[in-house]
Amino acid sequence: AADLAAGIAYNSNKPAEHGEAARTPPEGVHVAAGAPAATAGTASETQSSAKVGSGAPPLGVNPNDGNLDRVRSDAGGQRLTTNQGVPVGDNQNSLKAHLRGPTLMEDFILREKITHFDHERIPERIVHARGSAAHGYFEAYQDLGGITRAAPFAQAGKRTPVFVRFSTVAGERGSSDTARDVRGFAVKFYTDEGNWDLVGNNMPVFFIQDAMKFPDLVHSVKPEPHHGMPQAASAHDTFWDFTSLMPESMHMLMWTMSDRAIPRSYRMMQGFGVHTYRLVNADGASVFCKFHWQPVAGTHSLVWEESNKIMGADPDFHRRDLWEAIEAGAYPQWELGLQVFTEEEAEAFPFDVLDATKLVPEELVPVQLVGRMTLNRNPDNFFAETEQVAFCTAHVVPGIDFSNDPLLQGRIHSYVDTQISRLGGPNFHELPINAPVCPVHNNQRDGMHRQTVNRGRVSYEPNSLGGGCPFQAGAAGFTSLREQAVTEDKVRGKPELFADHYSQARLFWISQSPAEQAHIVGGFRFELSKVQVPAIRERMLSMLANVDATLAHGVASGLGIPVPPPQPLATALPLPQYAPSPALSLLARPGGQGVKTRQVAILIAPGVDGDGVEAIRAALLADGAVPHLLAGTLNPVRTAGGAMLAVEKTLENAPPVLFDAVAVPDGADAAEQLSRDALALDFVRQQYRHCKPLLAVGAGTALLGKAGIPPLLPDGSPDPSLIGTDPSDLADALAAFKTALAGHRAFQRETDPPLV
Ligand code: HDE
Repeated sequence: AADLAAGIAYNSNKPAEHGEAARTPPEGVHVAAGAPAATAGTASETQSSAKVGSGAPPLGVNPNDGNLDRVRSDAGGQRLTTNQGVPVGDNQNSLKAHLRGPTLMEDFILREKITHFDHERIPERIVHARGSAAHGYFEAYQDLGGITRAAPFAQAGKRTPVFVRFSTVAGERGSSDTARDVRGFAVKFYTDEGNWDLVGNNMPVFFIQDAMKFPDLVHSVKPEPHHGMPQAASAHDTFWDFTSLMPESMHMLMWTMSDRAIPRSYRMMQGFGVHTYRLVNADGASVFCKFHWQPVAGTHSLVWEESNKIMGADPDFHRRDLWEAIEAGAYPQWELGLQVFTEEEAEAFPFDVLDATKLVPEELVPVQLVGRMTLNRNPDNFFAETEQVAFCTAHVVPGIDFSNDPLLQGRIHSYVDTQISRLGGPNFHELPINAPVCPVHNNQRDGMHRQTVNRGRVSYEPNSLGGGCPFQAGAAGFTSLREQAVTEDKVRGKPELFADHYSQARLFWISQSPAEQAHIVGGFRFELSKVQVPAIRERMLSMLANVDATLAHGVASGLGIPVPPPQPLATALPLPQYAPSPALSLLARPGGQGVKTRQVAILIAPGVDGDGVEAIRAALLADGAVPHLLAGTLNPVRTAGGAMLAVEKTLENAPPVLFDAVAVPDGADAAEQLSRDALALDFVRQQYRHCKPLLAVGAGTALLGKAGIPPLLPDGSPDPSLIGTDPSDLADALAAFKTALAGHRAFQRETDPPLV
């Protein structure tokens, strides 16, 4: 009380809260935000990014560019205020009747702060709740005016800004990135003629054929409703109960049990529009089209045991990977491919192009590459951008149109509808991340959270008081394709070809390499072994029996039951016999980036050969790989030559599953110490078991011996990814190590069960 009377903060023993120190926090307490990438009114997200530079030919013309700058806020150098802009003097203490008295109702500052906090979560997405996103641009390779008038394809070299969100499907917002699951691949193109959302997945087919079944599918895969388990997993009874009663899901199950469901990185997976869409040109002529995104980094996956362990070690594994690659300037890129075919061609296919459980084999219709997407900027704010972005399949632009795929037709409704509850009303298009970069004018008005201040007295059309504006664009606007009317009964039903549930599941199976096939068997075995009800396992096996006998037997033998008779087919039509499609194997796309962005652990301990460490590090950095020095603790490590090496990560905080490869440098004392550390032994064992490249130099090879790593492959031949070397041959060994790293995994090592 005496302090107060004297005007001194009573808590004078806490200088950080009061007094001079609070007013001028020590350096490092706040970090000034960097300049925003774009300057309002001058250039777009794409055009002015220092990282992108400017392009020629001219970039897309977007008159309202700069929309994000309008709402960017940086607090550097600013004083604290309430939401009403009132400066806040004390952000530590609520207003009380006296020091030990009750808090006063009148404390509007406390109440505003807590009220905002109480409401700062929004409902998570029903599906695809967990995701990560980035900004970038799409650049067209050529003018596609002959087949589509869609703005992004209007001119070779034209750039259109994009925002892309990748996601898992089943897990909740806080779940783990590496669960076995489909990945969402949603692209928002901010085109000159409005936003186009291509809301796809990393697999080209889907579980079901009709939107009518979507709530059932999702209910079956989500945690079971009575006890809320399991999180982010399809390995439970309700999912397999449902799918084993829905043979149309068979093809998609082959994809989700394959390595496609455990990608190494968002940057290393394909994307697909899944449905057949239509492209429409300026004359109103239309062709069918399937969209493909092909990663420049190639397609690569994890192995199942590894992805399971990553869920504990780093649940943000894919989020971090995307973020770090962009921060490091290793911008992820995909080429956009189109499969274009006419209605007449589609009629001759042995499947129905309106059936989302079928793909169009690339041997039947080649994929034509039409442009490239580059992601070059991380969001400023996760909530404002990644969480609030609203993708809707209904968001198409002139030149893109829907097909009658009954799954797509349902989605056209679902996405807009879900945003209304998730984002709190019909004005979600005004959120900065969702706002088009071209002008928006119509007579839609009001509603919750409306921001636009529409001027004038006219909000209807036709009108004379507003000069007839905004006026209809006529032929320049979106016009739905005129489809020829078909006279048939109004029905609930499906075309007969939809009932072929197995031919393409078999096509997928016969197109995989032996290692991929083994992983599919392992995927089914794992999931079905988690199922408790025997009848469900048997029913699933009766479906697998229709796909391939080896597959069915492989899974059945792991479950300890015989293969039951195949499930009766749903159609009597003669079924197509597909030849293998090599494009369906992950191995078809190794990518052209070598070791770029691959994470490599270098295990060090006191007495390590410092020059050797430097040589390994330099060789990896030279080709864009990311070396990390790991030791038992963060204590700097003294090399044999007496230099000190800073340790970046520890064996404890960075387990082996987080790295693509490991190197053990020379140094007798170091090798001796590592050989006594179970974490180090485990490290190299897991690297071996997960088929990753290992490099051991000089005395470092002792660690591999101690860990029981076999020097040869199970068939007795040399293991090209297991590189032991004398220090004098380090240069050659590093070259071999990098070749192995670029090749990703040595699956020839795999045995079932694993040897190490
Ligand atoms: Fe979705 N889906 N979906 N979906 N979907 C949603 O929309 C839905 C389907 C896909 O990063 C929801 O905004 C129905 C296929 C992605 O924000 C919801 C049907 C494909 C994303 C919804 C499907 C997808 C979603 C949940 C069957 C691949 C995440 C929150 C008729 C082509 C987008 C939301 C993002 C999200 C409905 C099937 C992809 C509820 C009804 C097929 C990538 O509206």
